Order: sequence, then structure tokens, then C-alpha cells
Amino acid sequence: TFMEKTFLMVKPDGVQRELIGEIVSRFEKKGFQLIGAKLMNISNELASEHYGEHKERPFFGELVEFITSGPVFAMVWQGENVIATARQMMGSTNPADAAPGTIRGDFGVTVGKNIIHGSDSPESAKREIGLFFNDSELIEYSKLSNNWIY
Ligand code: DAT
Ligand code: MG
Repeated sequence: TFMEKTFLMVKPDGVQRELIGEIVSRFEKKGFQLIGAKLMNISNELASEHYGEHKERPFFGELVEFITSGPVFAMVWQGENVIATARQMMGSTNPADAAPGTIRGDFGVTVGKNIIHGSDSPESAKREIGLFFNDSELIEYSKLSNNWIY
């Protein structure tokens, strides 16, 4: 859909491996618009809420431990079809299956440390943006290059 928003997050492994700039750069160069971003620590409560759909999975404990193990870089990006396109740019959940040229395909090795999170649907995007950002942290502004992207 036109000008939708998605929640993307560089996970603790991506931050420690100094991939924030590389990842931001890929979405900037694609033509998407950054409307919110922050470096933050995730509490156990927020982690459990964010990954609530996986509560019953065997890896849930590991997942919460990992995502709370160091700072993450949380972002909101805007653009036409950005939710689905960002997922394509991220690559498959397991980096072993992720195509070269995708973020997980280029930088990840194992499913437990797969560098980046991205919302998987309009419903999860809305939910996750609300979990991580206040309205005042989302900046609406006109970007001149949009005239050459759309
Ligand atoms: P995605 O992050 O691609 O949306 P997901 O929502 O199915 O994937 O799972 C959330 C995260 O949980 C994923 O990024 C890494 C971890 N995970 C998924 N499947 C796993 C597995 N089989 N073993 C260990 N960790 C897993
Ligand atoms: Mg998911």
C-alpha cells in the first residue's frame, strides 16, 4: 500500500558488529524514508510482548535473552509497500537460506543471530511501532527526493 510504515530493528548482534550504518544505508538508498530511530535497551517485559506470538516455541527463552543482551537500533521507515519490501531486503529468517544480496544473506550465519527484525504485516507493523515509539518520536517531514522516487 501507498506510504505505509514498518518497524525495523538492528538486533544486538548487528549493533555489536557495527552494521547500523550499512543497514540504514540500504534502506536510504532504496528510497525509503526514515521517520524515527533510537538506540535502546529492551526490557524483558518489552521483549516478551514484542515476541508474544512465539511464547510457546522452544526457542522463546533464548530469543528474549538474546534480544535483551545489548542495545538495539529501533527504526520506523515509510514508503510504498515498505513492509513487504523490507522483508525481502532482510532475507529469510534463517541466514543459511537467505539469498546473497539480502541483509541476512550477506551478514548472518545462524538463525539465532540474524541481525535484523522487520514487521511481517500491516497489523504487526502497527502493533510494533506502538510498542517501541511514542507519537512524538515519529517525525513527519517532506523529503525532496520523493519526487524522484514516486
Ligand atoms: P522473522 O524474524 O523472520 O520474522 P520469526 O518471527 O519466525 O522470524 O522468528 C522471530 C525470531 O526468532 C527470528 O528472527 C529468530 C528466532 N527464531 C526463529 N525460528 C527459530 C528457530 N527455529 N530457532 C532459533 N531461533 C529462531
Ligand atoms: Mg517475525
